[in-house]
Amino acid sequence: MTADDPTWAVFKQQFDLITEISAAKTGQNRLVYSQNWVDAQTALIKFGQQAGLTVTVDDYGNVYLDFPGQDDQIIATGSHMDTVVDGGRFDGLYGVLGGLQAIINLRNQFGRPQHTLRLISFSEEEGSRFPTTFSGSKYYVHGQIVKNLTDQNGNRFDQARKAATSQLLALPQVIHERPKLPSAFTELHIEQGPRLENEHRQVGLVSGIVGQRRWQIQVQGVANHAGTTPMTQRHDGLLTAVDLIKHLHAIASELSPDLTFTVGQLNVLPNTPNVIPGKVAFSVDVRHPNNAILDAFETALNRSLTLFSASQLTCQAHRWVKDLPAKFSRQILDQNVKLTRQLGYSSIMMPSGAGHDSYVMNQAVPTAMIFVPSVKGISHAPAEFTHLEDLKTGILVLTASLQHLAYS
Ligand code: HGY
Ligand code: MN
Ligand code: MN
Ligand code: MN
Repeated sequence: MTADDPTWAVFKQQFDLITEISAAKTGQNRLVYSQNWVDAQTALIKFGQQAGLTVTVDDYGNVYLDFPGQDDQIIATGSHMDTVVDGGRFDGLYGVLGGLQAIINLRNQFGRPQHTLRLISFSEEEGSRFPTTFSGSKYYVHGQIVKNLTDQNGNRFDQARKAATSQLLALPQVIHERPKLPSAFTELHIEQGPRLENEHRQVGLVSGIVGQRRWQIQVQGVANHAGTTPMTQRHDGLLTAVDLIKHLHAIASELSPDLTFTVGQLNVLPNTPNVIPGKVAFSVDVRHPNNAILDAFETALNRSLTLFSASQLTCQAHRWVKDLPAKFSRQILDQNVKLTRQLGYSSIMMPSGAGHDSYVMNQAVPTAMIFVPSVKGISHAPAEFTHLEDLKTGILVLTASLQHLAYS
């Protein structure tokens, strides 16, 4: 993709504009319903209107850009607009702007489609601000609403949602509704792992998504004086949390080498050098293609809570994600294998270790995903990178896939 290539200059310009809006601290920060998030969704709405697409926004701030077809069937593509804290530039945004570019490519080449082409920018997928994931796609697919959640600064989900979404609804020519579901959904996304690069393949055609579970674990010990409390009379929340994390990590490794185990968040209270930690909270994220392995881990985790509790020290767990392994539409997957081969790209069929909005769309609509390589497999970090040529490949495969679905 060269800058002077007209159909790509638009994508590059849009991508640079939104990544500039979202650049804060050391990485990309578009936490759901933050001002960066509002500004990014606003920019996307303007891109859609410049491209002559109709704009719909629902109560959760999902943005839908439609290129009307001859009948009322809808073929959709899209991804999420939110990011993790200090994230990379491509996770989510590539699927949103790449999907828009694919629709613009089809409009320029073939004009009006048989079925309406829809680009969706989901409001929230990551779960990086409020303890909920996929709130945008769950609202679109199931009408599911989020109740009584606050972020780490005590902001309430519903207030943040209304304040942010009202700014989008105030924009000119924006339809306010939760539109009907499409008859197919395809998400373009970076792989976020090293496989395509290691195997020198240009495209990943995704067979499904591994199962995932997430807990908030709380260890409640007794805060006390660091200097005067004898070592034999302590109920140290942090030392217990460290031992529990090592114990759970050992269980995960024994259960399966493919079971990913991550403690990404650790809060120590009162987090002061001369106070023995009383309360410690940490996250546990585990993933595996086989649900029985995840069940076995969960049984062992629950047993560990009792094992590590003692007099004056309790260990509790609250599970807030339980996603079963998912298989995507075999029909669209096989079609994409054929199209990718016809376009002359090398590809592999592979499962996704990362969660995606496609997980929720797949619960109601035939769904597919297309991956492009991540350099060194890095993601959820500022160093996340995908080469321009690979970005273009993904958009061209998506364009061919949507053409097959929407123009016949
Ligand atoms: O955590 C995930 O797998 C996704 O990137 N939200
Ligand atoms: Mn993503
Ligand atoms: Mn992500
Ligand atoms: Mn058709």
